[in-house]
Amino acid sequence: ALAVVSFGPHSGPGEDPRHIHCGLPQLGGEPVTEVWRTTGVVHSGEENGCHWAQSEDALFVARWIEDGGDALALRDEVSRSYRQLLTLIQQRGFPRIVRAWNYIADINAGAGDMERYRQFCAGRQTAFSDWHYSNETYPAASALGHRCDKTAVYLLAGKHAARPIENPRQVSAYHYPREYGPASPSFARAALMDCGATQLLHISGTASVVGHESQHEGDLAAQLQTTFSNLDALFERSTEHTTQGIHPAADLLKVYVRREEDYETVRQAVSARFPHTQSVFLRADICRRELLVEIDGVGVLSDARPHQAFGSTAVNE
Ligand code: 3EB
Repeated sequence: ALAVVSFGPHSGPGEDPRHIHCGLPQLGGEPVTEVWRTTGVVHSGEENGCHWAQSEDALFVARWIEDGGDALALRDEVSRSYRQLLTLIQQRGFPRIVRAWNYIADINAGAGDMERYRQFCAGRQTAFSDWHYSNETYPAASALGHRCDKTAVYLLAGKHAARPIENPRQVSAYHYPREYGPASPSFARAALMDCGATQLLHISGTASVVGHESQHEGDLAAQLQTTFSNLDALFERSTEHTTQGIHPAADLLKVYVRREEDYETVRQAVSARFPHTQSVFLRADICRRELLVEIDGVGVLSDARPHQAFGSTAVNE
């Protein structure tokens, strides 16, 4: 294993540098962990607060951030932490971020531009621009909130950049207008990664956003349907970038639910829409207050799943 992500109301490193406590509690179902497997020898260690593990194919690295509840301190610490993460992946020979998960303490606290999510975006953007990331090269990402002290950032890095994919139904997040904050969010809607015979589609957090506007405030069922339509459009767009013309299949989904009491409704809708896909349901705050549900995950673009060398699965604890 390159990384093992545990769910629960605790955020911080484990004993092993590959073990990540991400701060998001699981809702219902058998308790699982998210395991990223690889082939070959794995090396791991800890440097400058970065907990890393690498194989021939990929590198995972995690870091935790404490800011004492101050949004500007969060911005500055996020910027510093991302710079350190970017330095580490460069030094270890996997210079390109393919996919990033950001699980932020009290993501919705603070008003207007001082909302913690918006300051997180500002800090992330300065680090990315220092390292010459641009609209054409941003990784796939998710940004969710929890109630723990430490913000968790973990990421998957590759020797080569993945191919960013945008959603034709949505304005690219990096083009969101000023009303959503001082710095637009630096991520691609999805990133397509070559893994030998297969390609992995890393799907960023997808919610009920069309154009740049949130849809169906207060209506969970309608938000779910809009989220599914966004996922369909993203899958459809991603097939344009595959040589085989093979349609991608969702392989593992993480479903983030703002209100615990919505779990059963969300579970039923997701299992009706994706009956053959492993899904993990997590209690999380979503970066826009009006959004009740968000889905991210991994898709596989081939029928070669059994031979896949690298990927993630949900494993019973
Ligand atoms: C949206 O569509 C929802 O800031 O990294 C989704 C995925 C969202 C990633 C991020 C934010 C991020 O705008 C929000």
